[in-house]
Amino acid sequence: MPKTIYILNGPNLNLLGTREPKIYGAATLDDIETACASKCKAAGYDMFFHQSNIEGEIVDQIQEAGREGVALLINAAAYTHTSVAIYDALKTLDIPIIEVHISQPASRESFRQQSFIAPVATGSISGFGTNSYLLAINAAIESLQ
Ligand code: CA2
Repeated sequence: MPKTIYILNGPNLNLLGTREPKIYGAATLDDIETACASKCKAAGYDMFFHQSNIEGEIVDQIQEAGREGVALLINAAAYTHTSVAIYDALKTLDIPIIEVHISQPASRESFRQQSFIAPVATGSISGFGTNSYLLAINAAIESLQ
């Protein structure tokens, strides 16, 4: 039986590594995927990694994570601060949910102070650059043990 950790990424994260390096660093999303894949593999987990700019597609993948996954990491990007649809979808899951951010939204603009993910997440990891993803994989695995 495969144990799959879902890692979902929201709008504009496909642009990582191409602009705004002072906020988001130099790594591309492919770099992050590669690092996450090797960490999951070393710990004995399969990984499903995806990015979408489309809110409904992310909702579909959250529902799939609920059916097929053992844990979910989500960087919902700007939808973090706007999406009741993603909140509702996450609320139906009974697996660990880790909210991930590369930057620290709490220290940024006022519109980033509200998260629709945090109230339904097991925990949140923000502000550690792309290392936030690797820390979140650790957190997810520890939640499963
Ligand atoms: O820090 C994070 O991981 C964020 O989720 C990133 C989102 C932002 O809306 C959240 O408040 C915090 C933005 C992702 C956009 O990524 C870009 C990457 C390169 C260039 C432009 C945008």
